[in-house]
Amino acid sequence: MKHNKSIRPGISMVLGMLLCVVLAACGGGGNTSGTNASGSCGSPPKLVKKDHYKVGFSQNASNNPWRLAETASIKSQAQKRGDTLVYADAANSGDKQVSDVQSMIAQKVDVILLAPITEKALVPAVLQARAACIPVILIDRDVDHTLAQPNKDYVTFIGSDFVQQGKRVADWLIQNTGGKAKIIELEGTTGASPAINRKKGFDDEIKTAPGMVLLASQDGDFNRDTGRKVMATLLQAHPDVTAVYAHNDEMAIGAIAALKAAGRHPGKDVIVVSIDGERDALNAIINGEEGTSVQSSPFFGPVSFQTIDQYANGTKLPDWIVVQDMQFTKANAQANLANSF
Ligand code: GYE
Repeated sequence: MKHNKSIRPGISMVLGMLLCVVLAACGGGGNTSGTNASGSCGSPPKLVKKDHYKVGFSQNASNNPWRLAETASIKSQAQKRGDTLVYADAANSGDKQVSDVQSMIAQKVDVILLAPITEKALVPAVLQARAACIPVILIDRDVDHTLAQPNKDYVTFIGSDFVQQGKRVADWLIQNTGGKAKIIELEGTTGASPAINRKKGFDDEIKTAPGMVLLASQDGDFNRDTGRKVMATLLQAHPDVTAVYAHNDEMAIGAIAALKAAGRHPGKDVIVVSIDGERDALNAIINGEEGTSVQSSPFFGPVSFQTIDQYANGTKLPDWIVVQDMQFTKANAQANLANSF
């Protein structure tokens, strides 16, 4: 199953590119002096210190507990500080997310927190914000650095080390299968930075153990029901599967349902492993149907607003602010259930 909707350059992306040409301030190397079309505001644009900010938050979807937990974290932090939040949900569409950011630019927000759906789709919007002198902080997913760069086109990326997450899952699986498994991989949304890098981290690591065989790897769109359907299909082609690696917990829960529907026994004849640490996955670990979930924290509120303050204060920020993640197994899932989402 292919999900190209988020990477196909849609109308708003084309319009965005045209706008870039008109403003003559977008694109790598096009603006090395720090002077944007609308004045000298730095590269990336500076953030003038204020008591309260008008903050744009562009969320890419709201169709799973992880996204809802992230949105709640940002909203509650904005409220605590008395900042105004301009919120938009792109409903899983790259085109809509580009126009959401354009609308935030038109509303003259002070700064934009952006969770870009894929690495490429939001690049025109990032460059337009820069041209309009509005700093962008990427949260939870990164963009393609050959097209837009931290500390230049946008301020920084705040997020997990996705390669490391994939590697940690692979290491657990190698240890808990004695280095022998036939694996089905359910990938996140094609072109999204966590999908690209969670695949890389896992696939590279299992290559170190010759008994770990990857039977198939397919896009499940980070979605529970898509994961279930893709798993049901792949199971027919690969009945010899002994392990499932899903790039997020939602797809793992979907895969567990597909395995059970086909008369298999997840946790016994097929080991399921994934990433995120959501409540349903922790419960699946507790009841033995899932092996491990490496955390990918969705609680971006505190770190995002702290980063806004640091940037306004003139602190030099790294290109990447790495979020530190735990790992859940039978040993600690129960103890962490209350803090899960
Ligand atoms: O793992 C997944 C979500 O971008 C880190 O996207 C995030 C991922 C998260 O839809 O559940």
